[in-house]
Amino acid sequence: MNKLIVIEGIEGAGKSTVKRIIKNFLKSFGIKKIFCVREPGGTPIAEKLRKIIKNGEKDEKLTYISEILLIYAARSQLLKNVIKKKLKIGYWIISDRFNISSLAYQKGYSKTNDRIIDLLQKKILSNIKVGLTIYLDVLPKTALKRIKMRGKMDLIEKKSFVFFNKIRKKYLSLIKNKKNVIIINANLNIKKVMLSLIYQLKNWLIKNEYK
Ligand code: Z5A
Repeated sequence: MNKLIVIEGIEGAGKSTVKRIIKNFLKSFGIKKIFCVREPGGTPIAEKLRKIIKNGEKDEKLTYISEILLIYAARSQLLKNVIKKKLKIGYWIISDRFNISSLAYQKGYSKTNDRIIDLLQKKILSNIKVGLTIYLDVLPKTALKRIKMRGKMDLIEKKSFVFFNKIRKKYLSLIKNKKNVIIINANLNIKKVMLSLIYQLKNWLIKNEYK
């Protein structure tokens, strides 16, 4: 059974919150070896890259191509130095974002960049399969409200409602008719999100004959 669980969704969808819920649920299911990561990040180098990706530099704009390269560099560090090693020794990995984020955020803006993404994916993601993707579907206006309430916004979060809407639509088309995807209505309150998630996650584990 493929033990890599990925949580996806636009900013403010509740991914970090849900990561904790999944971890606790897996524990209650008798699973002891669980490791949580986030993307970009999860290793010392990848965390340094995360800072640049999220906040850039005061007087220098990160180019699109640099953004792509840094995201995949961080992913490469995390996969090789953490995820693959942990999976090998029987861990479940819960990842706050993964490659599908790049397809939603970075793909579709230029043919050349898309080709580069295809190449990087092929090289960096070989031999790795996501077991389950949990997509938290939230309306941009709800997500923006949550982000604003949280306080200081980073570069990507400062982008407009239109941007959030576009990314949400890309996510929905990426997951449409895909196997091993759970879609959660993340507009609901945390308790309802939790109940819906646990119900579907339990069914997925049973269906995949987890013992
Ligand atoms: N990025 C990219 O462009 N390409 C890539 O390939 C990858 C990433 C991997 C990562 O930043 C950024 O990198 C991201 C895309 C880009 N864009 N940005 N910005 P991040 O990790 O800081 O941001 P994020 O991944 O979008 O997470 P987030 O903004 O922290 O949101 P979240 O984790 O989905 O939500 P949360 O922290 O769990 O919840 C947000 C708030 O809402 C919080 O106060 C909660 O208590 C509250 N909340 C959560 N759920 C609920 C419900 N159901 N009801 C009410 N309130 C709720």
